[in-house]
Order: sequence, then structure tokens, then C-alpha cells
Amino acid sequence: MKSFINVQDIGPLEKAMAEAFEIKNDRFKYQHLGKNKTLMMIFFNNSLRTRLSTQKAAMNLGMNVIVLDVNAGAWKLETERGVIMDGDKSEHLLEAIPVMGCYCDVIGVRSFAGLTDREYDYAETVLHQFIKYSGKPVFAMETATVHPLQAFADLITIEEHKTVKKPKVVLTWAPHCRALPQAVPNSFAEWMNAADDVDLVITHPKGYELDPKFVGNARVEYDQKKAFDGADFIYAKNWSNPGVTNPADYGKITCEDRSWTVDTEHMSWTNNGKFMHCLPVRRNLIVTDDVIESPNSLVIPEAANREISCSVVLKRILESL
Ligand code: AN0
Ligand code: CP
Repeated sequence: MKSFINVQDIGPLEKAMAEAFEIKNDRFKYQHLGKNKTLMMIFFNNSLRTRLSTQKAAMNLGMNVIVLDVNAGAWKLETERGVIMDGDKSEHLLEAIPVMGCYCDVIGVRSFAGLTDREYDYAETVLHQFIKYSGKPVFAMETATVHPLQAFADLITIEEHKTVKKPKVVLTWAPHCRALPQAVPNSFAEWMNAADDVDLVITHPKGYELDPKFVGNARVEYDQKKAFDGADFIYAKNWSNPGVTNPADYGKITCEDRSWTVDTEHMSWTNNGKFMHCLPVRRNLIVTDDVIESPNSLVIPEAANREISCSVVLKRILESL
């Protein structure tokens, strides 16, 4: 596997899931694969889970790990080509990327959407520069429009906790005080659509339509209560306006309706549904304390599975070196 961005990159999901459970049963089974191989993790944005779980997965595989926080200690990087670099940015990504590529075998990139220019974000401009100029396999650790390591971990978590063959899984928008990217809901929808036995329903206020390429054949239900009816899993996430129905709204907060916050009443509409969120989560905006603390909350097992999803991805990349 030369890059990991979209669900197709992992090949048949059944096989990837089988590998995930194999690794979960024996985390060090492939520890010989990464000997003398170096992973470089590059963060343009903050992280807790991705940083720790990716490093742990790499260590399980016997890899060496280098972490670079671009905005803390490195030269500030210019990402646009053609600008006169007389501002605060000392180095261009077009030199920095091939240099980084010299010191490692695999690169993970976290680079969030700027949320001002839809076309630039949805072209995955920064990620594709890494793919083009590093000469190394590159995987997304949440880029402008996708977070596949999260969606893969979510799928593993659903598989572990489902009580019916084809669970009803509801992706619900929830309110937030800051404009957040669409990467998590995009990948969640993409991966749930790719999984054969998931019945995906997406619910959000009007105007928050996700990009059709991620929504696929999922049902969109604007009435949150109807969407929650009989659900087995509730996956909450805020995202800013994707600018699909109104391009001028891209990246903006166009709804602050707190009635979308997932509370015990919302959960009572479900089929004893499990609560999921990728974390970090702002309590009592996205979800109330009692729901996230309830026995039906899967937020911690979900985070734990990030080590597993990343182990499968790194294993595949190492096998292809
Ligand atoms: C990020 C987001 O919404 O994409 C990361 C989630 C994994 N969240 C925040 O910036 C709070
Ligand atoms: N879920 C997730 O990716 O968390 P971090 O932003 O902390 O890495």
C-alpha cells in the first residue's frame, strides 16, 4: 500500500477487518516488519489520540519514530507556490518535504482544512504535495477532508459491539462553538457505506449537507428524532458548513441550535443505542455528561481501536516497501 487516504486504499474491508482482529489478539505478531524502518509523523495541527496511537502502532511493529510539530520548533512553512516569501515563513514545503523524505521510510501527515477555500481544501493540496515530493508512502492522520484511521477504528468498534447483523448507524451533527473540519464525518460516511452490513443514516440541520462523494447512498434525514428512531449506534460530530448547498457558507457556523446536543432524551429514541464520538469532545455542547459517561458510551474503546487500525495500515505499508 503506497498511500492511505480513502477506503479503497485498504482493499477488501473483510480482509482488513480480519487483520485488525488478528492484530488485536496479538499486537506484536508483526514486530519484525518494521526493524530499521523509520516513521515520520508530521503535525500541522494538535493531536492527542493520533499522535499516541500511531506511535504505539509503529512501536508494536518494531519501527523507529520521529515526530515533527511543524508549528512548534520547526521553521514556519509556506505551503502556497508562487508567493514572495517576505512574511513570517522561512521555508517552503517544496524543499521541506523532500528533506523530510530523506530521513524516513514512511510519512504520516496531519494537516487540517483551512476552511476558507473549499476548492483548495477538497483538492487535498498539502497531502498531495507530500505524496508527490517525499518519494515515500504517505498516510493521512486527518487531512483537509478525510480521517481514515478514525473511520477504520470506528468500524472495528461497531463490529465489536453490534448485537444485530446489520445495525442502524446514525451520524448526527451536533453544535459546537468553533468551526470544525468535515474530515471525520466525511470518512465516517465513506467507510460505513463501504461496509456491507451497516445501515447508515445521516442527520443534520438543512445546509450542512456533506459532499455527495462521501454521502453515497446513505439516507439523509433532517428530522433528528426520526433519524434516531431505533438506532443501534449514534455517532455524534460537529462539522462546519461544507458549502455544498451554498458555496459562500463554506467553513462557517450557520447553525447553533442546541436542541441537536445528544442528551438522554435523544438516546431514549434509540434501540438502547451505543454512543460514539471520535474525541476530543466538548461536553454539554456535543453530548451531555450523563450520555458520555453512560455504560452505552463507546468513546474509550473507540480511541483504543486507533492503535489497531493504525497497526493494520502500517503493516500494509511496511509489506509494500
Ligand atoms: C478536529 C476535527 O473536528 O476535525 C479533530 C477531530 C479528531 N477536532 C477539533 O479540532 C476539536
Ligand atoms: N480522534 C482523533 O484523531 O483525536 P486527536 O485529534 O487527539 O488525534
